[in-house]
Formats: sequence, structure tokens, C-alpha cells
Amino acid sequence: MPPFDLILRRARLQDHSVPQDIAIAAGTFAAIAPRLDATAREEIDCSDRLAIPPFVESHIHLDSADTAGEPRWNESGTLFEGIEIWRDRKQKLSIEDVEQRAIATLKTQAAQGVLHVRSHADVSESSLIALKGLLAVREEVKDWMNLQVVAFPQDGLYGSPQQLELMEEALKLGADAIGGIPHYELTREDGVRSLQQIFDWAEQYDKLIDIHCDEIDDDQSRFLEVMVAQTLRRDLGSRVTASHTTAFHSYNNGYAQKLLGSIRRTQLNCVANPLINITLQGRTDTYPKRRGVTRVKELWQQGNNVSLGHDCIRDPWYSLGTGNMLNVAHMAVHICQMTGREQVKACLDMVTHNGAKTLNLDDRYGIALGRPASLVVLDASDEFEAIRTQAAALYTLSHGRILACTPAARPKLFLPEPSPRL
Ligand code: 17E
Ligand code: FE2
Repeated sequence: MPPFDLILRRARLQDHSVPQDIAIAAGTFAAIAPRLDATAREEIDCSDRLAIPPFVESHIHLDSADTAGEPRWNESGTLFEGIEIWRDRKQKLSIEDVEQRAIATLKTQAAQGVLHVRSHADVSESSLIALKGLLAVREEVKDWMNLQVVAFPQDGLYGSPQQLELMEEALKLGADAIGGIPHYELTREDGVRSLQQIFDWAEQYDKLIDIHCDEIDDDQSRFLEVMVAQTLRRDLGSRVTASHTTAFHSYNNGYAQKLLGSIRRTQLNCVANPLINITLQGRTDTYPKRRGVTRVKELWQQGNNVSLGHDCIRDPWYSLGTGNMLNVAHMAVHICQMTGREQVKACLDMVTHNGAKTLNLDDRYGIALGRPASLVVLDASDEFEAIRTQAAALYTLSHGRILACTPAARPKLFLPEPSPRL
């Protein structure tokens, strides 16, 4: 047998009970077995650490990343103040500015094992700079990062007279998906009309859909039901994603039950962004304060695909953020009360396998023979420990190459000598 390019020894895989050796040749997984009697140009001893497919960031805004405080800080902490601050900041965008911040953010993500990212690009400014910048970045990083770009009309599809034209131009320029923001349109009717338009375009231009939907604490904001109806009637299934859906938190349980039932009839993907929505939502409440994150546990329990996103890294909506997907999963465990043993593990799926479904990655994702040899070795023995300790990404492999490594942190403890007993 010819030597492989790389063999990972003794890696724990999610669907195997004993550690496996993983051999890689020509950038793909070539053999997986408990003990491979073969050689390779390079070997890595995983010592029983968990190896998972790469993290998937299924919802982020790279165009605004790293602009927190520019030109001012969001003091109210609301979505609306964030949109106003960004409206000022985006007047100063240049392609270089977008590229530089986006690439720096993608490097931070890759260093932590994220190799697939879906970013929204605001297309509500007349020269489409954010979109053009992110499309250039998509090309520039393609050898180490798979980036999808959503044309997102932050100020509303009917926010300016030229917005419809700008959207179509964005689709022709090569956006992967169409975005929307129905709860921010001036009226309920405009919100519904915007969704119909977006679904029409998706069919016409053969694009995926990812809508910022019902990101508000208003229990009367009911655009998710419209998305569900459109998805069912047009048979678009998993090509459609509903992001945020925070109003779902506030619906009365009677309506929520009906809505869950209709969502169950679709393959629609739902994305929650727990880090940011726990800070943006509930701002008009006194006490008790709503959490305002969508019904992740219920959607997961009934078998719908739920993934998690960071949404923001240092921007007008959220001035924190590290890009680490275990941080996101950890927050979801808490806010969504996913603390059962299987529930914690499910939160890891939401930043890996489920994110891959949201992005429609199909057989481009997963540790299986013939697939691209991309994975992350975590400094943890299993999924639960990975989340509990927010484990470091010891090795990140992209198409068979080591793209990043983080040495395991092993703190030393210098305890004082015990005091003599009196
Ligand atoms: N824009 C928006 O409408 N909602 C968000 N959460 C962000 C940007 C980050
Ligand atoms: Fe968002």
C-alpha cells in the first residue's frame, strides 16, 4: 500500500465506540479503522481526543465585524440603535475596509476550527460595497474557507426606491442566498409582500433563502408562518432558512404549538443566535425579562434542523464575540435550557452537522471515506466535555492540510506548603 499523506492515530469519532486511525490521501479521507497498519509522510497522535467535522458558522455579519464603537457605541443595546449606528458607519465603507476586516475575522474563525461560514452582506447602500467586498473575499479565501454570502437588505426591501433593483443586481453579481427582514418593513403587508418577492427571486435565480425573520419581541410579529407556507407551497424545503425568529419566544403557547406543527411539515432550517439575542431582546421589559431566543429545544425535539450562529463579532449590535463556536453552543445550553446529557451533545451538532445542513453542504461535509479531509481535533474526550470546557481546537485540518493548531493549555498549580498543625 502506498504511504498516505497523513494519518491521525487514536482519534475519537462521534459514531464509533473505540478510537480510530484516520488516513488521508490527496486531500480526502482514504481509510478509517481502529488500527491502520500503514505508513504516512506525517502522523498525528490524537491520544483519544475527539475529532469532529469542522465547525460551521451558519449566521454572521462579516461586513460589520470589528466596527464596534464606530462612530459610537450602542448604549441602548437594541437592534434598532444598532441599525442606526451601522447606517452611519456604512457610509464610510470601502472594498478594502470590508475585505480587511472580513479576512481578519475569517482567520480568527479558522484558527478555532471554523471552515464553513455563511455571512450576510448588507445590500441597502447604493454601491453594494459590502456585497462586492465579501464576494471578493469569498474568492480570495476559497482554498481554506468556504464562504457563502447572503444579499441582505438591512433597511428593508421597501426601505428605498432603488432597493428592489439593488437586490436583483446583488443576485446577478453572485450572492449565494437571498435575505430579507420582514419584521422591519413599515407594515405587516409589506413584510408579507417582501417574502413573496424573495421566494419568487429564489426560484427565478436558483438561490438559497436566509431571512432575518421576526427578530423582535413583538408577539404579533408572525412572518415565520408566511415563510413556512411559501416553503411548503413551492416545495423548497431545506433550501430555506429562518434566522433569529426571536418573536417565537413570545408567542402564546397555543399559537406556538400550531406553528411548530406546520414547521414539522417542512425541511426548513432554523438558526438561533443565542449570544446576541440574549443581549438585544427583552430591552423593553422591566421584570421579569424575556430571554428572547427562539424555541430551540422544541424545534430540535420534533426533528427540525436547528443550527446556531455567532451573528456578530465586535459590531454595532454586539461588541463582544470571539468567533469560537463552542462559546455559542455553551450559551445555547444555558439560555435554551438544553442541559440534559443528550441535549448538551445536540448543541454541538448545532454548530457542526446541523450548520452543514443549513448551508446545504451535502457530501462536502463529514468524516467519511471519499469526503474532503477536513476536521477538528478538540482537547476533549467527548462532546459533553468539549462544550463544558470550551475545548481548544488542537488541530484543524482543511482538505488534508494542517491549517491551524493550538497547543493544549495545561496550567501549573503552585500550592503553598500545608501549615503545620498546632
Ligand atoms: N442586523 C439585524 O437586522 N439583526 C442583527 N442581529 C444584526 C444585524 C447583527
Ligand atoms: Fe443576523
